This record gives sequence, C-alpha cells and structure tokens, in this order.
Amino acid sequence: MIRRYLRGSGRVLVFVFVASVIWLLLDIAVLRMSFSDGNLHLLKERVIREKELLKQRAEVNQSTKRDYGHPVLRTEDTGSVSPDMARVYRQGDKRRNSTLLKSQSAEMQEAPAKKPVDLPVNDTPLLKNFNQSSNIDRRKDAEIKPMNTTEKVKDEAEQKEPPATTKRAIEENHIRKFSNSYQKTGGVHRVLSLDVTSAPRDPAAVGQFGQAAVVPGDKDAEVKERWDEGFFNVFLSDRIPVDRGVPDTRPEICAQNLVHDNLPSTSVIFCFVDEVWSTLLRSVHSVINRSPPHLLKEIILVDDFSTKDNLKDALDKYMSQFPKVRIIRLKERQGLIRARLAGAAVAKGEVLTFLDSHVECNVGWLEPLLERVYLDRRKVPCPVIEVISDQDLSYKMVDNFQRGIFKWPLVFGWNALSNEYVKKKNMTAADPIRCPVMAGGLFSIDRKYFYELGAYDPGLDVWGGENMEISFKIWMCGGEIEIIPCSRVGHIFRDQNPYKFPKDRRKTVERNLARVAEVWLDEYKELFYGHGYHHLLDIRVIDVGNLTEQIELRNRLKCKSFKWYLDNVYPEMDSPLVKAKGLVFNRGLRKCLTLQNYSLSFEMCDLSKQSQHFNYTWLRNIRQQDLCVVPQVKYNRLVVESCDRAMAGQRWLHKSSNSALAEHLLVEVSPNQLCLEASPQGDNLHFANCAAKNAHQKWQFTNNFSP
Ligand code: LR7
Ligand code: MN
Repeated sequence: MIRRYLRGSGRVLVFVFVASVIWLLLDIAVLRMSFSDGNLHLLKERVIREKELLKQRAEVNQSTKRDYGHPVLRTEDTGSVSPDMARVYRQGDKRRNSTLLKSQSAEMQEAPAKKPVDLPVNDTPLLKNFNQSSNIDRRKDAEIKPMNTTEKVKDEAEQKEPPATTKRAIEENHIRKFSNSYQKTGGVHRVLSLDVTSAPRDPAAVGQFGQAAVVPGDKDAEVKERWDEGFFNVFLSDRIPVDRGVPDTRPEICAQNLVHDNLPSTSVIFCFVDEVWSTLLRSVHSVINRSPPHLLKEIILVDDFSTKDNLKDALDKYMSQFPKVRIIRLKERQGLIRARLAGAAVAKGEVLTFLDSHVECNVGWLEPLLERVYLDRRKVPCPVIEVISDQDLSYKMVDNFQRGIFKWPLVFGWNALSNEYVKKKNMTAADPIRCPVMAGGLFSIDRKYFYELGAYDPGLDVWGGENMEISFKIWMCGGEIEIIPCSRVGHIFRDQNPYKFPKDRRKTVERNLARVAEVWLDEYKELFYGHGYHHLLDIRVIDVGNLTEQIELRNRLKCKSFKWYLDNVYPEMDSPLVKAKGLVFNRGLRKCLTLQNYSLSFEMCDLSKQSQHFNYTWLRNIRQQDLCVVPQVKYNRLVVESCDRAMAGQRWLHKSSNSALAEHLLVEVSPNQLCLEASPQGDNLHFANCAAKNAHQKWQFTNNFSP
C-alpha cells in the first residue's frame, strides 16, 4: 500500500512535504544562530518587562475598578472636603505616606493628602529601559526616528552613525535626524515616548528607575547633616544618577494617543533659589531626555539670586554642554513670581512651560500638554504631579481623577472627582480634568495668552498665592485649567522652604493672598478674611500695596464675577456669603431684635418685616444693609453705626450650637467674656458675664450657614 502511495503524483507530494520540513528546520536553526546571547537576553528581558508592566497596570486597574483608584475617594467623596481634615499641602499624612499638601495659609487647614501608590519596582534589571516597553510606535519609529532609549542609541551606533561621545553630540544628532525626517504635515502621530541617555543606564545605580534609594547603615548622620540643604534627602539625591529612569506611570491608553504633528514649541522655565545641585540637574536632564527636541525651544534657568557657590560658574560650565539651556541671573532676590516673569520675558517658544527646580518629567510628558494649547490657546494644561519622596527619592505614582481645589481662606488642596461624576461624564483615566485651581508650579500656557492675561501680578512677593491669582484670572477671563493625566511629572514635596524669605514668610503669603482676594473675589473676599484673616483688615497690619493696575486689568479683560466662577467652575464649593441671617430671636424673651430709625428694640417676630432681618457676616458683624449693631461696653449699651470692616470693635462672636456658650453673642474686643443680654421685660439690652444656661443671652438666627 505504501508503495502505491509512492508512485505517480503521490511521490511528488511526499517529496514536497519532506522538503518543507527540512526547510523549516533549517530556518529555525538559522534564526537561532542569528540571535546572539545578548539579544536573546534582551528579548527575554523585554518579555518579562512587559509582563511586569502588565502586572503593574493590572494592579492599578484593579484599584481603579474598585473606586477609581484614589484612596482619597474612600474618605473624601463628592468634592467636599471634610472639616476634620488635618494637614494641608506641606503637611500631608506623614504616617501613611510622604506626600504633602500645601498650605498657603498661616492657619493650617486640611485637605485630603495626595496619596501616592508604591510601584512594584523591585527587580531592577527587569526594568532596564522600562519606559520603552510597548510605548514606542514602531511604525512611526521607522518613519521619523524619534529619540529613543539607551538601547536605541546603541542600535543606531551600530548602524554606523557617527559616534556620539558627548551628551551634546547626541542631542545634536537627534535634532538633525528630527529636522530631516520630521515633516510638519498638519497630520497626527502617536505620542512620542522618548527617553534618551548618553550611555546605557546602570540598572544597579542608586535610585535607578525611580526606586527607593537606601542609605547605607553608617551614613545616617550625613543624611541628617545635609537634610537642611533642601529639606529632603540631599545625601541620597547626590548619589542618584542625574539622568535616572522613572517608571512610566501613564494610564495605558496614553501611549496610543494621537497628537498633532505641528504642535507649538515651548520654552521650559525653571526658577530656582539655592536649589540642590543634583536635583536641579535631574530636573533639566529629565526635560532634555524626554522631550521631543523639535518642540523644546529652550530651557531657561532663572537664578533668583542664589547664594550657593556651585550654582554660579560650575552651573554655567555644566550647562554649556546643552546648547538649549540658557541661564538668567537676577541681580537681587525677586521671589519666584517675578523670577518667572523674568524668564517669560526672554522666552522665545510659542508656549511657556513652568516647572519647579526639583522635578522629573516622565516619558511623553510634553506633547499632551502642548496638544491642549494647540487645540485652544486659552487652555492651560497642567501635568499630573507625582511624588518624589523626600525620604528615599523614590518616584511614586499618584491616583487618578485628582483635581486642584481651594478651601477658605484660599488654601490649595487635592480633591478626587466623585465616582458619580466620573461615571456621568463617561471619563477614562486619560481624559483631561477640569481643575478649579492649579497647584502653581507646573503648567504650560500660550506665551501670548499669558501676556494677554496680564501675566502674574508683579506685586506678589517671593512665594505663595500666585497659583490662586492665575487660576482665578484664567477661569474668570475666558480660559480653562486642566490636568492632563497623560502628562506626568514627579515633584519633591518637602516640609519647609529651603531658602530664606526676605521678609517674614507668613506675612508675605498673607499679603499676597490679600492682594488676590481684593482683586478677584468680589463680595466673597469676606469669606477669605472671615476664615482667620480678620487681622489683615487692619491697614496697620499689612499694606497690600497698589491694586489699581490689577483692577483695571480685570475690567479691561471684562472678566466674569467670582460668583460666576463658583457657580460654573467649582459648584461643589459651598460658599454662603454670610455666616447666619434672618430674624434674631432672643430665646428668653421670645421676641426678635428690630432696628428702626437707628434705634434697637424688641418686637414680636415677623418674617415679613425687613426691620427684623439681620446678617451675621464673615467679618462677624451684625448687620442690616450698611448699618452695624455695635457694642459700647463702656456705656453698657448698643449703638448703630456704619459698618467698617477694619473696626474690630464692631465684631461679635456668635457661638455655634455645639459650643459651651451655644447661641451666645460675645463682644469680640473685651478683656473678659461679655455676653449680650436682653432684660426680662425687653426694654433694655446690656452686657453681662456669660452664663451658659441664661436664655436671655441666647440669640438664634433663622438660618445658620457655618457650623
Ligand atoms: O524666592 C523664591 N525664588 C524662587 O526661584 C522662592 C522659590 N523659588 C523657586 C524654587 O527654587 C522652586 O523651584 O520657585 C520654585 C517653587 O518653590 P518651592 O518649590 O519652594 O514651592 P512649593 O513646591 O513648596 O510650592 C508650590 O507653591 C508655590 C507657591 O507659590 C509655587 O506655586 C510652586 O511652584 C508650587 N509648587 C508646585 O505646584 C509643585 C507641586 C506642589 C503641589 C501641590
Ligand atoms: Mn516645589
């Protein structure tokens, strides 16, 4: 039977079959030979790395599924920040994490801490060139040869490219390639996930790939000694490579996103004063390594009159290897606000990108920002600000759906979008997030638009409040602030400013905030002063300076009201204009306070009588239109005067229902506790020592808005 098959056409078939098998075997052998050991190793590594990445993303996704990935959401939902929140911004929750929220207020308020997620980056070698995995658009890669990782640099060298020996040469090489092959077509391309280094990264280096760096046992004293140089672990920072890799923390879809080919170029502006050398360098390297060169017009370093020696000649020398880096030296200390203005004044890029001087930009950080400006020049995009630990310098990913908000008295904080909101808007983790207030330090803005908006108020001094100013200005004058989840930048959050304030720190910040309140808050400025800043109303305490130009600017730009901002941009913020209002009912007398023809009396309560309606304001006045009910302790009586916000003598403390002296009205300026009391017949109002149970000392407003 076999012989029959081997006859005729069957024989031909068998021959073809056997030949194919032999050919296949040969093919495999050749393929095997073509892989050097190293290549096989790389291949294996990539597979493992991708597995690792998938695992990490699965973990993030898992928590995302649970409740959109931010622990803050578990405690803080729906945009309202609970009153017992403890630390803001600079304080964070040190027990749980090293993240810090910022307080620009002297009275620390609380906001949810921005919770970082520890990344599973344990197996260092597997994470070599981490950023490259699966993020590179291979089709585009072939077309336009974007800058790439160390591995890619090596490949190119093997392709008989001129050897790039210095960083500058490498940079120029890439710029040349880009300008040759990159055509501004008006089309789109997949976002470039670049990460160039001059030499392959050492996987064993301290803190490599954003991992926690460990202090050798005998170096604790040195760590301590150097801490104050930057108020973070300067000792470790100095040991970490200036061009270390960081884990690609973007939501998965980001690497697939398309951006326009003809995005505007940007000037990146770093202002610094006495920044730690290694951190400043790492900030600059992260921009050079991970920004498409054709979009990076220049990097401007504005030295705000630093005192550290190495930030002078040594810095000039170091930066001279990067043709795009320019250093501007201010002749005297200006503070970060005017330093930014100085940087912006010389910038040539179409877009300004401001960054703090202790950051690390992640892969693909720039294009998503510029894309938003390209789509609408009035959009002001901010990256997601991730956490570089002040303790071990590890790069920590933060949760999704976070936005910047403020609480009274203009305290910045983070707040997670509510589940309902995310669902209702059908949001993905990569969608831009409308952001009522920016953190301040990291954002891109169209250069011309920045100036149309009047840039920053140059009257703001040194540090603080400028993020509120620019945020209100942007929103109220027609722009938008967004957080772009596909753009991520790590920032070292620290407990203290490592530089001196020319004047008192607290006073500087308070004065800045008062300027912002006076120009932008309209009637809501009472809420600002009323949350612990009453003292600022006394012109002997602060001089906010001249505001004419700022007010004129606001009029010229025809900016909307602060009420519009609250209603449209930050509707979750509950901002009642007064603390309490309505009838003022005396519990003992069971009658209501009445004001007629400048005289006070008691009448039967009647909601329809305007003479019985009073406001208890944030400035703690009892007020009817422009008239205030004022204690005259000396004569043991009440008078009616025109309200004057600066007069502490016009103020009352109305105790909330859960305090010991519930519903009592205390004279604010008085050496001892004095309470307003109605006489039993209701023919007289006088002051008496406060007595918790005395019903004639209890005053009830119809509506209470504050706890
Ligand atoms: O006088 C100064 N001159 C300067 O050049 C003071 C500071 N600076 C530099 C300084 O070196 C740094 O690079 O300005 C930058 C910001 O100062 P930081 O890092 O001390 O500020 P911060 O990170 O504590 O504070 C945040 O709030 C500031 C308030 O005005 C600025 O807006 C910062 O840019 C801002 N930082 C961020 O938004 C990063 C994320 C923090 C959060 C949340
Ligand atoms: Mn900072």
